[in-house]
Amino acid sequence: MRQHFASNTQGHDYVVGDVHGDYERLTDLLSLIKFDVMVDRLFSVGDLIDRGPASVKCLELLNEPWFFSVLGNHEEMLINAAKDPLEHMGHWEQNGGEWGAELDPTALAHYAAVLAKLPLVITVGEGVSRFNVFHAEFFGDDLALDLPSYTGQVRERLLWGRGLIQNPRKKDLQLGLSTSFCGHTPVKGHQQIGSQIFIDTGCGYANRTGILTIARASDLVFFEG
Ligand SMILES: [Mn+2]
Repeated sequence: MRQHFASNTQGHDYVVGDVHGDYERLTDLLSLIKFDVMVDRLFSVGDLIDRGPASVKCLELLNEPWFFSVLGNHEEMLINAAKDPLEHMGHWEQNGGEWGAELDPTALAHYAAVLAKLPLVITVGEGVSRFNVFHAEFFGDDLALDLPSYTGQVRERLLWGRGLIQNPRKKDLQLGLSTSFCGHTPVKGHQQIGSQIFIDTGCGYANRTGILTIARASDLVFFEG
């Protein structure tokens, strides 16, 4: 459910918004910021796949020792489609999963098994330097986020919720929640509401008007490309 990391004392921690299959844009931006695979770490808010041209390459990032991701709703759609194609493949295809419908079932089952192990929440560091990563939204404080399991409703909100961005007054429900990076709802430029910083800037859409955002967690510097 949740994966915790100690602070990075050797290099920088970065968080990347929804990549949605645009592997090239990600690697270009990583070179631009001089990402150092030896000491830096990259955390993803999920939705690595769908829409863009290179979903499989994005999934393979999960093999890199410097790359970590939470589960996004698109990864959940892949898992569901692998489990029950008749019921779920159509929905996934409508949301950018056409590439997956063409995979052979063994490959799809393999990716589903890998993705099923992803946490819903990543927490990094302690105290004032702590930050959280999840896909969509969370209402509650750090203690609630650190619970060993979540109700179905909380899980649904972590993956699909848009309550905060639609009603910013709900930030009052986030007292005691550390800075939290999320994606899921495309925004024109990174946007903070309450404790959450939205960094899905529309990468992967076919018209390519969207861009990718990477945040440096320690000092909240944002890089776009
Ligand atoms: Mn997304």
